[in-house]
Amino acid sequence: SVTPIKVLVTGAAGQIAYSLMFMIASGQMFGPYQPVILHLLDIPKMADALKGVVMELQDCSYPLLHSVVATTDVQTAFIHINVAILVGAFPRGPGMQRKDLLKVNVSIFKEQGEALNKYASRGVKVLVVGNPANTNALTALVKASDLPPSNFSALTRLDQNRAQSMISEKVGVNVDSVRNVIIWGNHSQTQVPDVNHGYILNYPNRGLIEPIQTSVNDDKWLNEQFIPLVQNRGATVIAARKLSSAASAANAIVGHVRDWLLGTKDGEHVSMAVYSDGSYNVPKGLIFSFPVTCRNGEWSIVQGLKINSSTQQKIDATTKELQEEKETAMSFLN
Ligand code: NAX
Repeated sequence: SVTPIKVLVTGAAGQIAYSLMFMIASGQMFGPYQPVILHLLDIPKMADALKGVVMELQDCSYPLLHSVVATTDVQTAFIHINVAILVGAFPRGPGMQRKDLLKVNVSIFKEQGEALNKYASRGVKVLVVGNPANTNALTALVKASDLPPSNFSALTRLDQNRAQSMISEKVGVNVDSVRNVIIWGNHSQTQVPDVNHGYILNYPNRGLIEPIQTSVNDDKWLNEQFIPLVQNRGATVIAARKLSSAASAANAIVGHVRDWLLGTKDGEHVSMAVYSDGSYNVPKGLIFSFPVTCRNGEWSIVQGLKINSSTQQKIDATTKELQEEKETAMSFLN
């Protein structure tokens, strides 16, 4: 029999987790033969709500769900985990300054970085979802000094999925035909959606592969509308739903972790915010969204893509924002 994989979800009584855990337990993340043990962490005031979620998980009778550890204790949550999905974070309240938000989240991700360092499996794969995701991931990474930086990532897959879905609508093809749209930089409104290396597969009557720009055939839309549509999609969902994206975030998390562990398809790359090694002149040591391919549980940044000047300007702006966030976060760590 296959050894169960231990998966931690923090923010387990929250909205995203309420979709995510059921996807994991049903086999969508690790495939139909891999049993899972779910470790669920939330804060003490959510302990009762968390119990309710555990009851619902039990009531699903998932054959792959080996067991559930639901807790408000950090050590119990982080012990021997193989995958950490860090969703819980402190939300920005009305009138709260960005800096104050960063400060509270630095304290959360400092504690969780230390817990990863002390208790998690040495090969643990960490995905940070809670915002500001890139900088929270960096905080955890810095505090987990015995773990390799390549074990850490932050989520920009939802932004990539949003972008690919918008392109598929515009062109009139199934979304599965839209490949290799890139999100560069921060998971914030400065993120850079980039279709210049993307293509459409099997576009009816147009051959096997066509660049997205050719299929869209509307540069004005691509330059002036598409980019802000993707950047503001999260806010647009909040305006409509009065709640932030949850099921689509869970779905993106599943795609991110599955591709990281099980590998990306030949000829295809996905966007993940990972520790910069200086590729594309992005300063080393930022958690920055790049196009990556994954094999044997390791990501590598796709090299050699030509960046045009308008994309480069936007990449410079998102880089600057991440450097400022990093400086602020690191000042709270010392
Ligand atoms: P909810 O407010 O519904 O749930 C968050 C949960 O985290 C709450 O139950 C809270 O008690 C818990 N929590 C807070 N501090 C904790 C701690 N120290 N340890 C464990 N649990 C803790 O938020 P939800 O809608 O689920 O969103 C969670 C986070 O994801 C937010 O920070 C949100 O901004 C972020 N998002 C990130 C996305 C991305 O693409 N990177 C997209 C979706 C989402 O907006």
